[in-house]
Amino acid sequence: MGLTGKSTGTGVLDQSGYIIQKETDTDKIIALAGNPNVGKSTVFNALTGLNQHTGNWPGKTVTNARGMYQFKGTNYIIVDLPGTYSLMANSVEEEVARDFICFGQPDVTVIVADATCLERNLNLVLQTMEITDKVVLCVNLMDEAKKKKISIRLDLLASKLGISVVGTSARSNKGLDSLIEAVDSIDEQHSNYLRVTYSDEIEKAISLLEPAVENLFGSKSNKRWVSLKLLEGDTGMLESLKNNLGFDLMQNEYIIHCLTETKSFLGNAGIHSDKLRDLIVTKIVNTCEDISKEVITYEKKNYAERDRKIDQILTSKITGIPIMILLLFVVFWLTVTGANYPSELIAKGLFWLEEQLSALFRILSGPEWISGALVDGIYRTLAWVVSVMLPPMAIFFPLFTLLEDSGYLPRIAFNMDNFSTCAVRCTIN
Ligand SMILES: Nc1nc2c(ncn2[C@@H]2O[C@H](COP(=O)(O)OP(=O)(O)OP(=O)(O)O)[C@@H](O)[C@H]2O)c(=O)[nH]1
Ligand SMILES: [Mg+2]
Repeated sequence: MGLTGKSTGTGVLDQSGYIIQKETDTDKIIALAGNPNVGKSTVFNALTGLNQHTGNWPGKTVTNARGMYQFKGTNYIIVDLPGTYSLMANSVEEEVARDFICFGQPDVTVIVADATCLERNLNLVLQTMEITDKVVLCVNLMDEAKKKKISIRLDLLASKLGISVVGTSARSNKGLDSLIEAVDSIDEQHSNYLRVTYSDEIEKAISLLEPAVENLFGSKSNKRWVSLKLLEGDTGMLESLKNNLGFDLMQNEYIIHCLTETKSFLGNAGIHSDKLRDLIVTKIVNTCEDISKEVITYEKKNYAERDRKIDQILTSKITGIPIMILLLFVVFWLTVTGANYPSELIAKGLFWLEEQLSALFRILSGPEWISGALVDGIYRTLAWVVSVMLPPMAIFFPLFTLLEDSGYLPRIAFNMDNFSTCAVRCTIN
C-alpha cells in the first residue's frame, strides 16, 4: 500500500489535525521529534523514501510532513514533527510537537538526538517520557561524535532511561535497521522506565490532583503529566485540552475545587506557579546532567570546558554585544569595501567585451537599432547588474554561512534575546 490521499492528505485529519486515521487496525503511527537540526528529516527521508506528503498543520504555519514505510507486514506512518528544544510550548512549533505526542495517539515516539550535544537533547527526551512511555531514543550524528572523540555508552543510557536507544548516522544510512527493529519491538521495552520524581511537596500535590484528572480523562491522557501542567497554570495546555479532548476544565467545578486546594497546599509550602515551573525545569536539567556524566566521555578532556569558555565570552553581558557588533561590522565592511575590487575587475572585463561586441556589429554593418538594443541596452544593463551585485553577494553569503556553521548565529540570537528582555524590563520600570 502506498500513501494515498486518504492516509496522508487532509482527509485523514480531525478538526485539530492531530488524529491520523489508520487504513487498517494494525497500522502504527510514529511521532518523530527532536531538537532542531539533529537529522529528523534525514531519518524521515531515509525511512520513507518517496512515500511522503507535506503540507501545513491545520491553522498553523508549521510544516507537516508525513510518510510511510512497511516492516514485517505492518504499515508505519511517520510524522516528522517540527524541531523543538522543549515541550513547554513557548512557540507554535513546541505546541504542535507537544499536542501531537499528547493527543495524536502515536504508537511510538522516536526522539532524534544529536550525539555531539546529547546532554542538551536529553531534556526533550525526559519531557517526552513524562507524557508517554512509548519512546525510542535515536542518537544520531554518531559519525560527528566520533570525529569529535565523544563516546557514548548507548547500553548504559538505555538502562538508565529504561527505553530502547539506537545509535545512527542517518546521512550515511547507518543504524536505521536497528531503529526500525526498536520501533517494532516497542512493547518489549525495559522495565525500569525512568520517571523524573520531584520534591516531596510537588509529588504530594500531583497525587492530590491526579484522581480528579483521572476521573475526567480516564486513559485519554497521562494523568500525572496533565496534573503537573494544571499546577503550573499552563493556559495553552488548557486550550489544547479543550480543542483536542473537548474538555473545558475551567468549567468543571470538581477540577477547579481540587486545583484550588492543591495550589493552596503548594502555596503554603512556598511554591507558586512560576517557582513550580522553575523547580520542574531544574530537576529535569539536573537529571540530564547526572545521566550525561555517566554515559558520555570526552576523549579530549577539555572539550566541553573549552566550548563553555568560548560561550561565556561570546554571550556574556559585557563582551557578547561588543563582539557581536564588531563581527557584524567586519562582515558588513568586507561586503561593501571588499566587493569594490572584484566589482572593478568584473566591470573592466565586461565593458572591454562590450567594446568588442560594438566593434563586431560595426564590422557586420548591421542596423544601428539592433546593436543599440542588444549591446547598449541589454548587454550594458546586465554588465552593470552583474558587476555591482555579484561580488557583494559572493562575499556576504559565504561569510554568513560561515557564521551559521560555526554556531555563532544562535549566540547572536541569545544576545539579542537578553538585550530585548533587558530593554522591556527597563521600559516597564
Ligand atoms: N554528519 C552527519 N550529518 C547528518 C546526519 N544526519 C543528518 N545530518 C545533516 O544534518 C543537517 C540537518 O539535517 P535535517 O535532517 O534537516 O535535520 P532536522 O532535524 O530535520 O532539522 P529541522 O527540521 O530544521 O529541525 C543536514 O545537513 C544533514 O545532512 C548524520 O548522521 N551525520
Ligand atoms: Mg526537518
